[in-house]
Amino acid sequence: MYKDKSNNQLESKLEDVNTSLKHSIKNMDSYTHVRGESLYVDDVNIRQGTFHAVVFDSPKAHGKIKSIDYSKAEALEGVERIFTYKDIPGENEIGGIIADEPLFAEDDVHFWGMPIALIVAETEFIARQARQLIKIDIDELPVITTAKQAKAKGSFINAPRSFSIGNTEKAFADCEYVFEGETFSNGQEHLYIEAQGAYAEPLENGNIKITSSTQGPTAVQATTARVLGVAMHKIEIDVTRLGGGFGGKEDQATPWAVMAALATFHLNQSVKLVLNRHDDLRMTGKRHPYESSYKIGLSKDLKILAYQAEFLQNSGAAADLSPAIAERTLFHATNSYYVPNVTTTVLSCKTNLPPNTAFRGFGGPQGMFVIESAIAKAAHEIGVPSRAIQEANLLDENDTFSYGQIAKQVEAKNSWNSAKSVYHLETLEQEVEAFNRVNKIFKKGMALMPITFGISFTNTPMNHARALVHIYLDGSVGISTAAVEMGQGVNTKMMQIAADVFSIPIDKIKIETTNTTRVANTSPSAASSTADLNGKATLMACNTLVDRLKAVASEDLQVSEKDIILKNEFVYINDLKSDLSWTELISKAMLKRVALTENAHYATPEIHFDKTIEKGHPFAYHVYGTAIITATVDCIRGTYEFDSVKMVHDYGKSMSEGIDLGQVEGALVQGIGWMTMEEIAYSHEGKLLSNALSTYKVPDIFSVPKNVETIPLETEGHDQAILKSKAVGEPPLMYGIGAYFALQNAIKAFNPNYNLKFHAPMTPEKVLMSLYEKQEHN
Ligand code: LUZ
Ligand code: MOS
Repeated sequence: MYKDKSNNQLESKLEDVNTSLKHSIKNMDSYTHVRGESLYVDDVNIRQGTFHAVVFDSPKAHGKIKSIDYSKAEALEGVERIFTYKDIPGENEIGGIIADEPLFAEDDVHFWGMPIALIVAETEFIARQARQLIKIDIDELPVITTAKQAKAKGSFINAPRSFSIGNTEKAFADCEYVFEGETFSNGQEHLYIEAQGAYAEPLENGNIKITSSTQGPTAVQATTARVLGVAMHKIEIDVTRLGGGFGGKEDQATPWAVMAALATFHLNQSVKLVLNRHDDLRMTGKRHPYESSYKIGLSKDLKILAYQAEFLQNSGAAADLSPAIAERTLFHATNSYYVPNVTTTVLSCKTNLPPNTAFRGFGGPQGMFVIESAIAKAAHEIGVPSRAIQEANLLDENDTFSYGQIAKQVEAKNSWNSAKSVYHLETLEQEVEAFNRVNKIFKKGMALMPITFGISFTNTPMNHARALVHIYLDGSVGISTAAVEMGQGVNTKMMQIAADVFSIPIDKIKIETTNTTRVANTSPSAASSTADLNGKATLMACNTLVDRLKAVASEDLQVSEKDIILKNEFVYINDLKSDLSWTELISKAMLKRVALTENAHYATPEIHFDKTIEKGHPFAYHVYGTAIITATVDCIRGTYEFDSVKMVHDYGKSMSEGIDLGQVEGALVQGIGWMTMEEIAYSHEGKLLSNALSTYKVPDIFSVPKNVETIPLETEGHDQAILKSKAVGEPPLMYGIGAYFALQNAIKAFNPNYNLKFHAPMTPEKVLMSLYEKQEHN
């Protein structure tokens, strides 16, 4: 199914890498994955007597709780206890950015699925039975499900944010063309394979250990301490790995862990809470739907002179990470284009949906969809292909983003031009045109999608990490960092770094679980920055240890430290191999009482941002790339296939091509899913209708484009990227935006009366309606 051009390049690249470890390494987790041995929360060995918990949640989206009758549920045999907000010894508050979210509802409910109580029983089955016996009476209040409704009612999470550069009003007056329009992009369900869950166990002296499926162990620890009213040191969080996160476990893994801990706190017994799929879909937030409006102004030669946009973010019933996500929408509102006059505003609209949350791209994709829509609209009206406008406005070296950062090491044009030439864009276009000339029932459409994505947490203080590296006395190595392995291969990258610096084989290195007692006060594994931040810390710790070991070797071999190299498990004096092996060197260091443990702290240099003026240098660097997407639409059925996605992606100097390619392909398909098939639906009453995989279509292997090609853009990388290997987690998701426009172009080829709409996802139903719509006059 996949044709992978990068393999050839990979092989030739391998030759000039001095260590065979780099590039060729497989994801180390794949071995236990394929054997079914990888451990998740549900696999934890539970203590005898462990209780199982199920969450009782609101059956209405908005209202006052008149009464709840737990008596029948409590009386059920095997039910231990039911916990509500009244059982919280500390604060009933889990909001991270804004304190607006209770763990359990008190007097009112704000969304369908809002947790009200925790039922703890001998088995999960009993707890579920008990849940059905709870009677609740709610006085219903008006429900808001869309951002526009919220705006009309003045229902907001916080104050709006605006970025601005140049003078937009004045620039519009000078434009040859000005177009306005509206767009919508829907939410997206994370659909991590492992649902949310946690296992809490009591230790001595009221201490509690929680095994959590979280991207943010420190958030879980801090929030548990806050809710229980205890100090953070009493709470230990341990994470082996996640079965996927995609942002859905950056903030929203927390409540389940806190609930389990609350029950453990009261019962002094282990408690396991793992959501089933239905509960998870109903109770957790998703990618934010956005309703946006834009105004774009162009010169005669297609330069975008002015761009204005208002983004209405459907934040849901509480802030969660919405303010940070809103901010990233503004950062990425102009995607890969240089626009001299920009005014963008985002409003976080408070609705009665589950609090929407982080999702791969974190508001960036939503912002990028709007400018791509504006360009498609302008191109259609002017009568040029979108790519003419895209190409005329690509970022250049030293261009200024609307937030004041000067673009450096820009690869926007490089990736665009490379994609055009290596994939023979003109031939591809001719093929599409030729196909459309002779086919009536099937039509093809093509789109180019350039991406530019900023790497760093936009909140500067979050950009730090630590690594704790032990060399054991037999020469084996154990590494703890804040990195959470969630399938992205970060543990493998950490191993590569240590193996590279120590020059020892991978099997001498173990990546420990992510644990708050070993690495404290961490940022979540998020923002595509996990390998950069934790990798840099690991690199620093390993380098310090090597310096120490060189001193030992120097004394032992009576040569200068600067002539000593650690290579292939031996000490080399310049190019000459000595008799001193890695293991002997470690023994000697032990005898000399040299510390074989190191803890390093890395904080991204140079970045800063001043919110009072909305200007600064928030990103360590940017990742670039271009995709060419081709689709074929069945114009009788409205169904479609993606023939090919051809990408040129800026990996910098990839330290692990297999893992990085996996990220690109996975992100692409997730992006295509968001743009073309995944349709979240709530009723007007705020009930999730797409509440199962029978009503919510995610891409499967059959919806993967028939041909996916990725060519690494040969770039210098960046010093702030780990080993110059650029962050890869989120950026390629945005190639999927091109899928929307490829379909739109196919529809245009079939129906000249089609009135361009920007309402994602472009599902087969919408395609069908568009194929046969008559001209609307508006
Ligand atoms: N999480 C976060 C993120 O807290 N801040 C960010 O800037 C971010 N960006 C992408 C994904 N998650
Ligand atoms: Mo994220 S959207 O948890 O990087």
